[in-house]
Amino acid sequence: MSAEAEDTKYLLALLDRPNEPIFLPKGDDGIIFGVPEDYLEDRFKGSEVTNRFSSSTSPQVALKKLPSLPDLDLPLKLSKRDLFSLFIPLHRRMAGRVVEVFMGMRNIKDFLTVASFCRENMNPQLFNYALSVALLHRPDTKDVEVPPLSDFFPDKFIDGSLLPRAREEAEFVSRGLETTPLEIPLDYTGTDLEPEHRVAYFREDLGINLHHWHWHLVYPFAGPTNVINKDRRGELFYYMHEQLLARYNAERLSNRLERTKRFLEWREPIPEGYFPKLDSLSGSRTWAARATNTILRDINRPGEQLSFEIQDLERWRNRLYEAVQTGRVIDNAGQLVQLNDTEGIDILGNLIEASDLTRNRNLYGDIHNLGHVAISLSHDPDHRHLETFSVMGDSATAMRDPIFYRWHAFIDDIFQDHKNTLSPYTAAQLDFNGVRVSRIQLTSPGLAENTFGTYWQKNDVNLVRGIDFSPRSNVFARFTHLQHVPFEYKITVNNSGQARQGTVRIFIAPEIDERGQPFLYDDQRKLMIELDKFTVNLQPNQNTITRRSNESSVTIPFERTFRDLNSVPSSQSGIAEFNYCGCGWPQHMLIPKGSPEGFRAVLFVMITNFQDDRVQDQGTVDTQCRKAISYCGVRDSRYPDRKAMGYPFDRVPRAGADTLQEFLTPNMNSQRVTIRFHDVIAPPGNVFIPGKGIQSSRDQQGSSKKGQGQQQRPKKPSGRN
Ligand code: CUO
Repeated sequence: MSAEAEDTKYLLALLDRPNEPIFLPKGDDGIIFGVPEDYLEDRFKGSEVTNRFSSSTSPQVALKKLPSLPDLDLPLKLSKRDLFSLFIPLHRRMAGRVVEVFMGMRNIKDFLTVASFCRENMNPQLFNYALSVALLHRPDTKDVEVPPLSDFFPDKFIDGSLLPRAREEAEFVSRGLETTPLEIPLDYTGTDLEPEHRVAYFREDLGINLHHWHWHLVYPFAGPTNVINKDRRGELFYYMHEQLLARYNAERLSNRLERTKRFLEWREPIPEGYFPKLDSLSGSRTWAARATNTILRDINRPGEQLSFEIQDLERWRNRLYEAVQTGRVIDNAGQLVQLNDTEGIDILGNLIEASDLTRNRNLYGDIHNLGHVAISLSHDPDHRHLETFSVMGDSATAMRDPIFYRWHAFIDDIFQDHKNTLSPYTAAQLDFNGVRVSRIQLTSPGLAENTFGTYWQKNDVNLVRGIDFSPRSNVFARFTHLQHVPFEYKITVNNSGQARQGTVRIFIAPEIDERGQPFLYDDQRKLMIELDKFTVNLQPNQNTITRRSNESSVTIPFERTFRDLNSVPSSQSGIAEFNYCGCGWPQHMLIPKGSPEGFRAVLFVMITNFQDDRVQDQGTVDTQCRKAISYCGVRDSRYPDRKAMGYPFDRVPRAGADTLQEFLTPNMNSQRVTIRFHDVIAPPGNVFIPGKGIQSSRDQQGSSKKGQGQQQRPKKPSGRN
């Protein structure tokens, strides 16, 4: 292994067991860091304790003191035991500073050295965030896999009552006993007395929360410009979150709940309470609950330099609505900037979020981020109880709370207001001359044609890297999550012209509203979930296009969410396959749950002219990381589709297109489908096939080459990983 590759491996090892001091063995190989004494916490300086852990077989990393350390005073002010929130401006500035320092180190060795200092002296969550962002963005480390946050902070993802048991289990395993996975019940945060609990399986899913955390790592809203300023990042902020809402609403309708209502009444009690039942491994305060009917208050917490009023949020809201209605914003220099139909949405995204790219923070404020803060501190707005923020304050946990979706429905409403001002697409703009989608068929094993099947699946996640201060043993948490039966689309297309290329766009949306009536197009378009997007070569005359569910451009493979850490490759080429592609919707959540009696939905396919969609100057496309391009973009590259995100559903319909059928042009088609939920639980290593029952996923792999649902089983426990 080259020296650089070694140093990269050591950088990753710094993420391991975040609360333990740096001199304890790190990573799967038990790496021992020999750091300059000045870099240690005061109580360890001059102490023999740091030498006690090395053995002749442990890899040793001797780091030399840098001539001088960069100025890290600001980030070092956050206590090691505090929770860290990117939504809090002070924390964001701290993180921005650390990212800047990490990005600025001239080589990996210096990066590793300064990172080791930060590892020892800084808040572990802040350190994890800044190191992950720097690893993703530095040219010399961008091929490194950034492991999911759940590896190191399982406490942000699993039932808190399991944490002491996980430590016990680690102790038992280290003494040679067999490990038993710790079951996380599906319903540990509430009961059906609370109707919102019906969709807890979605909100609390490990994969979707990791997706959201990873998305915000890839698209940070603060820090050095070269890290933030990515092609159409403001627009992607709008689109990715709009898709979260569309997906959540499909789950709600599947469970006989109304679509989520935007949160606008900021002076009224919030009916949705949430009790996360997450505890902290680091001893920082546990995640606060929000009781039913909590009211937002002005925030005044000098310790966090946080002071704003609900009135500030209201003022920014009014200015934003005024901006979208008049079609222009006022920038920092007092100039009017038109919100046109190409860049308007991007400008607005950066303004609303607000990222450092906002055109005018004074006038339009920081509405989205401080909304997260106001909600997350509603239980202790003036810090009188010394409580910290709740789940809405952290991108890794925010999606667990029902209010997340109501808040984002409000944010989305401003975007939609802007989109409503744009001219509808004409039939001529939508059409692809001479290309006709004549038939859409969906096949899935054991199911009638045009039927999706869903069910429950169990899977294990290894906690070895996160359960610190306990023996290094494999301890597994067992999740139950939604899963779907693999499926395939077959699309018949007639091309009356020459051979040419097209972009296939596939969406799904519920067919029936809360009252049992078919949706009007203008409502249904906002519920359209992107399932896939890909390029095809169309031959003259008839074409048959087939595409499997596990090829989707929105998802990352199943194994990336639920992988056995023992299987993470250590070679560079293996790592490349795993790398940055961690951003992406989890494959197991591709299809909404549906219902036992069959949930009615509509599958939509459109083919557009690839020549109009292709992006010039795409740069070197990293093929390894093209997995989930629709929601995550492509690294170091422009967003790979020139059309507006969400096209063709992002604008109001042309006159006369009141239903989806009326909206269709010949290059589009739709097919009624049913999503049938089966109340079965497939154990780890198994899949469910309707009509055949539960089967080993290994048998299934024979029939479909990359068969989803396959996953690694926990290996035999070993005393040391
Ligand atoms: Cu992703 Cu509000 O932006 O959580």
